[in-house]
Amino acid sequence: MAKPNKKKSVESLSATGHIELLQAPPLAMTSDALLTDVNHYFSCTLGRRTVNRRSPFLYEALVYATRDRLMERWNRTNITVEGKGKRRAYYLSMEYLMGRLLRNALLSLDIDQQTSDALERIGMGLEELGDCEHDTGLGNGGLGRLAACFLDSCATLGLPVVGYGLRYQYGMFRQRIVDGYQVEEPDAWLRDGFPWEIRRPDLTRVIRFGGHTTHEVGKDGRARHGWADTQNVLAVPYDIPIPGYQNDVVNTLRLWSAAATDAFDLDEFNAGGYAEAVAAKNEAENITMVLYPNDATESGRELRLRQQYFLASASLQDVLADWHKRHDGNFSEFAAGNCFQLNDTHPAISVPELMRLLMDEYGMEWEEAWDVTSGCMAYTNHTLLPEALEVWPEAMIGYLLPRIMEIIHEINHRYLEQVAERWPDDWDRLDRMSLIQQGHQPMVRMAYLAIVGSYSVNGVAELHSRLLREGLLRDFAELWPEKFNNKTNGVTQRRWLAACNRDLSGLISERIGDGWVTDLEQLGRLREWADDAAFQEQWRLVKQANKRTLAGLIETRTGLQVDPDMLFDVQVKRIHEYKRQLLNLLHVIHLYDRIRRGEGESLQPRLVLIGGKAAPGYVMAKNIIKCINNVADRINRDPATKGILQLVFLPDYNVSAMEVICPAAELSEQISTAGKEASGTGNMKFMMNGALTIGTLDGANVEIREAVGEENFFLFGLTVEEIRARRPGYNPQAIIEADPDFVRVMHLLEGGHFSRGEPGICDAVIRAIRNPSDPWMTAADFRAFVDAQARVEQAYGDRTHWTRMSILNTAGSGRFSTDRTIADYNRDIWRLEPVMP
Ligand code: 26Q
Repeated sequence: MAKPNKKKSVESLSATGHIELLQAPPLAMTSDALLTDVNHYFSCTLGRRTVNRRSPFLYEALVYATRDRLMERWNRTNITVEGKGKRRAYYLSMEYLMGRLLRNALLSLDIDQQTSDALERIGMGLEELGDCEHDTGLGNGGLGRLAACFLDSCATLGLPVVGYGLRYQYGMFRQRIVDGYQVEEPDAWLRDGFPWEIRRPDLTRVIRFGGHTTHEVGKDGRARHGWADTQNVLAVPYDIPIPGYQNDVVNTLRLWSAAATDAFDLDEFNAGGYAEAVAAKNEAENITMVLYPNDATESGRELRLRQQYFLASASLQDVLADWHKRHDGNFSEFAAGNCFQLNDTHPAISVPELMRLLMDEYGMEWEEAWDVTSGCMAYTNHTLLPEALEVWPEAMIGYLLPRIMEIIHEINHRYLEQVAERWPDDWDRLDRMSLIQQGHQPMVRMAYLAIVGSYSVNGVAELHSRLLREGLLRDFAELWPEKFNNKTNGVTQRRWLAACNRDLSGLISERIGDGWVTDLEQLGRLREWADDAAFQEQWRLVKQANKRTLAGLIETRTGLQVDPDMLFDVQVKRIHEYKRQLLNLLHVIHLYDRIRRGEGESLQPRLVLIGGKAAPGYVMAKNIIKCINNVADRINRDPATKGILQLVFLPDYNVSAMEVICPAAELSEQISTAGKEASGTGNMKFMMNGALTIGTLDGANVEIREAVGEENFFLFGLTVEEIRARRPGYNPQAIIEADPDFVRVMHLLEGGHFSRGEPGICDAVIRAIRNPSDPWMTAADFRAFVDAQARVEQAYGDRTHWTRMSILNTAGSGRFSTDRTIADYNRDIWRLEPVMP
């Protein structure tokens, strides 16, 4: 549009059938061209005349102008990938926590400055316009955000990877705090439209549910399996462009949306119930209505199982149909050309579904189909909590997906023969390893199904992968040691440093150049500057400015004013007992107690910031939020704490909030019970932005500490082995009694000091601490935590020393880029060749 194509008709088709867009002159990337296009979309497409501050229409026009430029590169990337006919990978995930997309797109296209200039000419700021964008929150937490970081790194590395997911109408709920309680509000993120997506009705798939199976012998004597009298739902794809960083690659995130078929509920229709039949379309469209807001298993919900199958079937059909077209129906090379990475067990139903499609739709025999399936599936595990391992009632799969259940039984039968051959007469083991957990309600074990059907099984941090092999999945590691591997998580530095912390990025690039944006290990060169006084001063100034920005966010969201000169001590993550927000709270109460004892003068002024959402059905997690808010209310009102201690619960923690929080944090709380947090990724974002970690030897903390050096990490707490050894005979009462500080803290809690006229409000939470079978053993780590916090105080008192450690943390974070993670996945599992259009 900025430069109309006069040279050649764009309608002419090339030999491949593509419109000859390569001959069209590329859209200009100047501020002039951008302004012309924004203007065009604003007035011609959106029909607006007047511009005002924070205009959502101007934002939308800017997205269209940006998207045009992505489209050119997207088309070229796809032409290159198709032309090469090389191996591809597909990331199957029920969650993508994308956050906002505009800033990332502008940075990737390298038109950040031009866009700012263009907007300035009409008196608008890019920052405030950017605030019009709603977070795309199609995920719960770590697992969903990891998927988003992965897509960014795949595109930046030029790897042909497509993300497949669901287009939920409602994403992660919005959290409000009312009287200290969490209140959930629906997240209608699509209400004002979502200008980044492209609807692809031409690629609609049919997904079947219910009905019954059929078995016939064909004229050729071969058995034919079918699935009849099903209720069908349409899967309509919407594509979101995923740009690589300044490399002209644009990959695809394809999200499926459910729609009713025209034939939906024909019976009712014929019975004259027209309105009822149309209204019943809702049932089909419900499938992608809402993201389940649990980050642990939501057991047995039929709608969730429908969602999982819907994702698996639509995505597999999409890939198979494309392969069929490009390879004349020959599937012999399919496993050599394709790889599906399962993001936890949520899409594990893909294993029997691929078997079904290959056999029932494409005519393969079992053995051949199994070779293909088990040759192209790979499974990533994200949890060690046995209670979080997904299981589904055999009966539910049986009536919702009868053909799938048959196939699962057959997989189980054949695989257990293998087990029996290896361990004859070991009935115990057969029972333990069966895909079906026996009982009065037999259940399908999804993790086992994923392992049996995959050629690769990985954990997400060294410790986690070791514990999987030695504990949770030991039988399988014994049977197939070659399948098991580790892929330590990461985060994308483009979002989590370059974009969210512009000042620090600028400072870093001034000293070591900007190569770190695509090669994070280069941050190691900052070590040379760790003792440079001038650099340290600049480093502190940037952190100080970021703290002021965060103080602004806190004030907008809570009305509370915080002092940017305090130590910013931050714990943001989902609220979970194993993550031990309670341990953090006990320490805050201990500090408060010391202030009341008159020791306030000797303390480093500190702001403790806690944020995170509780699953709506997780009563204890909600109690913890209420308890934190009560303690905060009391502490913040007490004049004795003024200028020394503040506790704030930040409502509605999400991706955009983290983009303000991590640049401002000084102390990162990673205090889970050892052996419970698979990896953690917030820990990496904080480290990258120069926060120091106080943490247990859990998840990726272990590797973070190794990378930064033990002298730059505040370690505390029992190890996995010590936790295991201490569990029998664990006696929290005795631990509390033996520690006068702990006694005083419990006294304050139990004496109703924080009840605010709501007696017993924190009882459940307190009982958990005193419970000898407390799985998280909070009391056991109290003393070590308080002592480690005292070391933090000491270190913070020496600002030069602290700044040095801060710089060394950023300098040591090079390993924790998803560029490294994805390179590892690619080397060991996917084996893709990069494409550069
Ligand atoms: C399963 C079945 C039914 C309903 C919900 C679920 C469900 C949904 C989300 C189960 C688990 C999740 C999310 C898990 C998660 O976020 N795990 C985190 O993954 C991160 C990325 O690997 C790790 O860093 C964290 O340690 C891990 O807790």
